[in-house]
Amino acid sequence: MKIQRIEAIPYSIPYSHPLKFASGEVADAEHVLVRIHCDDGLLGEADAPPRPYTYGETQDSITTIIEKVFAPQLIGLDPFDRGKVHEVMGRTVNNQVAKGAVDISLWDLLGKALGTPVHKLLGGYTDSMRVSHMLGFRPAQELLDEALRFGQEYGITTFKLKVGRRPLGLDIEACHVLRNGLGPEVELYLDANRGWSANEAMEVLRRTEGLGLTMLEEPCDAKEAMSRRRLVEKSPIPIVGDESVPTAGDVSRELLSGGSNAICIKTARSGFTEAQQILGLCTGLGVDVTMGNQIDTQVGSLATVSFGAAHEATTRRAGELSNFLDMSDDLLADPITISAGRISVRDIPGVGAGIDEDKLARYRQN
Ligand code: MUC
Ligand code: MG
Repeated sequence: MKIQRIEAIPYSIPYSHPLKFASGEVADAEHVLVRIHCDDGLLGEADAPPRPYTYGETQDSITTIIEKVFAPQLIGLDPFDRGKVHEVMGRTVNNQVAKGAVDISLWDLLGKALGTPVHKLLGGYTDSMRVSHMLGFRPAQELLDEALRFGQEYGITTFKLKVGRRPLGLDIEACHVLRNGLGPEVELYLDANRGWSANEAMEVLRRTEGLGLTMLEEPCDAKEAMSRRRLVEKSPIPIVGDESVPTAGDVSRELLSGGSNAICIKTARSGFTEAQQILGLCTGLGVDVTMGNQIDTQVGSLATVSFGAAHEATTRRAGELSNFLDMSDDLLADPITISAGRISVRDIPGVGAGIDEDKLARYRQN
């Protein structure tokens, strides 16, 4: 079996509810669908969501690096030889999201070639994940209304609130309103996307004491090493590394330097192969992990579920899997359903993300 052709197809789907957060805003899913074709007719697919404000990649950079740099080096290789593929892609630094999509496409191919769902190849721990929904910047009452609606319609009982605004009172008020309106049983945690300084984050933790917040993600830039370490030492709740830890090497650095004491795993930027390395590192060290969302489509969310449900440690917490609900449409032929707050894996060969070709034709940009 040999890789014959690699496509990187840019497409754009508008959001019905754009998501705003401290480092950026998403109003349209301007993503890239990666397709790896093999000589025996099999096709591996994955979604690449560019996040320039997080990793520096754009839709153009992803299509270019895949079609102009990776494809010529990977064509002719056996998709089972993932070690070789990663050695080849590793000669180009950075470009994590492009590499992640190539990796997930390869796993999709392996699953199809073996007639096995990828969640089984990865570990097969369980068949569904609890869902956490991400709430963007909005007035406090609107956030509460949205969370109550997601609770009622989908049974979601875990929410990640985007914070990192100034004045700090805006986010502090939102935390109080959400806790009062949602009651004590709903899990609430925060993600500041580097919007604050470490000292501002300390102040927010003081002023939200007693609200039962469970985690704080990327409160400040991890490069502010001294103050970040002080925050991690003093915080009563885990400080989660997200955009500071796209690779296993970054995870080692942040954990060893005390910049984080929990890690967010995102398959969109780590693929399944490096995500497994990150997970092994974290479980070996006794560090909590969360399954994060890179503002993923249903195609991307299915990849996260496949990985998250495959391992015990990634199912302990709810995974961020539902932001596709804010999109006006998607590419998946058989849409994801959320019931009783959970999303199930698909028991079909590969990752299970069958594409609706009519929709792809409608939204593709070339
Ligand atoms: C998150 O967890 O930070 C926002 C930017 C990005 O890259 O991912 C999202 C969500
Ligand atoms: Mg984050």
